[in-house]
Amino acid sequence: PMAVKKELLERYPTKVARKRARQIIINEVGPDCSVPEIQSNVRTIPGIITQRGCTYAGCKGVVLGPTRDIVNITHGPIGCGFYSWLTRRNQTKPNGPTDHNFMTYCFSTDMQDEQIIFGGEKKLRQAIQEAYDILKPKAIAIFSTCPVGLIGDDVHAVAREMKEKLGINVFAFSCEGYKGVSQSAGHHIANNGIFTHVVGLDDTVSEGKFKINLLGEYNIGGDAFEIERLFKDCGLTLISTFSGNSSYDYFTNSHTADLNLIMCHRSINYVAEMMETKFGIPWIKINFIGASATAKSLRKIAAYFEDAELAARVEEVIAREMPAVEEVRAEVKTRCAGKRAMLFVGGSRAHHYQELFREIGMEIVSAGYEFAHRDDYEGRRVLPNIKVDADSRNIEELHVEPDPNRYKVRISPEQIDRLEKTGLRLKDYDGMMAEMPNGTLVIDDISQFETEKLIEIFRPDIVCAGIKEKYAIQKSGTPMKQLHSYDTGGPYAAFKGAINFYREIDRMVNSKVWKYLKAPWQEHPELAATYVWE
Ligand code: CFM
Ligand code: HCA
Repeated sequence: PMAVKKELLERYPTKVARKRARQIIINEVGPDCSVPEIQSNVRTIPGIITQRGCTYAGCKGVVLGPTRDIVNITHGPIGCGFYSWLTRRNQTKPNGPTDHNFMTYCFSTDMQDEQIIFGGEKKLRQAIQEAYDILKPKAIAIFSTCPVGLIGDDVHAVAREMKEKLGINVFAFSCEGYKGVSQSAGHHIANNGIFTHVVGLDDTVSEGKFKINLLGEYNIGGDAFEIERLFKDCGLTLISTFSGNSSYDYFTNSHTADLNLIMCHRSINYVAEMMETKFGIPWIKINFIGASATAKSLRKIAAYFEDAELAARVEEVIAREMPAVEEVRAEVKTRCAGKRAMLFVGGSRAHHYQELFREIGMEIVSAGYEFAHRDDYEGRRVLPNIKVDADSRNIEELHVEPDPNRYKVRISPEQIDRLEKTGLRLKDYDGMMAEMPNGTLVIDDISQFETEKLIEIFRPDIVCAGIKEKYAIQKSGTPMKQLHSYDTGGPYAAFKGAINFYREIDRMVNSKVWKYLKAPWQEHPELAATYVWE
């Protein structure tokens, strides 16, 4: 691995190489599960082709985008709204034919030169009024793109004014694309906004003995539908998901749940922490990607509620689902064992999908996140040591206090002790590196150049990344799976999802069609042209 790292850095100027060296780490897990430090959540070096997106994408596209009945208006030029419109394949299913579903619409103020010069507040006000007149939604959210911050439109003042005027909830996000170093800042801004303006508005207590929220699951390719089915079969009552297959009403009521389950730690840990402080809801990290991870997570939930009937039902569901998984897994493993994958995705999937690959005997030669923080790599134990730089300080940290009337203790200190003895730690996450073999390369914010170099060196059987990387990887003859949108596939979550994934990966790594394709200039060399200087 040392030689590979050297080769990746060799081509960079000294200063760049020095910085990248801190983000390209050879994994080494100590006996106490300690791992090396990795630099992350810092600015990408200008000139480097990054996988990252912007703060607006993290706020509007990722966290709020999957909710079906809030009219999400992008205040800005049309491209930002258009590109964040369903490209993520977040699905939704309204409860009835009269329920709102605005997911098929794309709302934007379509900012023009005139607004850039004279201000865009008037056009924003008009857009909100127009959306209200046509659709009569329960809530309207406004998302700021880069020019909004640059010209100084006060989106929050407009939101307050229109909330008053229309009598529905209107709230705004200062999630300008440049606000942070990546999508990650947008997650934080979205978490703050939804917690401030939506969570806790409806105190209705619903039926159900075991009330949970699912945080950081966005129903890409129908994942949430699979998980919801399991919850139902186990007898768990899902109050709200943030935000896959969700509705505004679920958010307003989510503080009545008794446990928060965190799927994607990176994008939503802030809401979990704030809900714990204000309402007393504990959280646990779970993972529904992979069959054994799903079983483990269901057992964790049952353990938390300390209820024999629930535990029995969970075991029944696992016993019912597992045989089908095992059958496909065993068959696929005969063809996939020993094959090698690389994963460079977002802020949680590069970790979650490793187990799914290992279930069919595949090896991860290298992995990394686009925009995760050190705790997602090294575990939450490093939280106190993370330096808060100017870019993170730029994102507001809300000051939250226990709600004088609605804070409720869910779990006694004795019970916490009991759970810890069985290995169930509340509000904890060990991160990705602790589960990766020693000697594997962990790379933060990988560049296009490094990706191509790694493919050349490792010749992996499959690479998982996003749309910008897809075609360059396929041109190298390597199968490529998008772990963001799942290409056209999914669901991959829970038991049925695992079966889908095994089959898909089997198909891809054992039929390397890309290797047999030739580019036009390779097939017809006479087409190749050389530019001749005059
Ligand atoms: Fe969380 Fe996500 Fe991800 Fe993410 Fe994303 Fe996504 Fe992702 Mo794309 S919230 S961090 S900002 S799991 S959109 S559903 S696939 S990069 S790994
Ligand atoms: C985003 C969304 C994205 C992009 C995926 C990709 C997604 O970060 O803005 O690059 O292919 O999952 O849709 O992560």
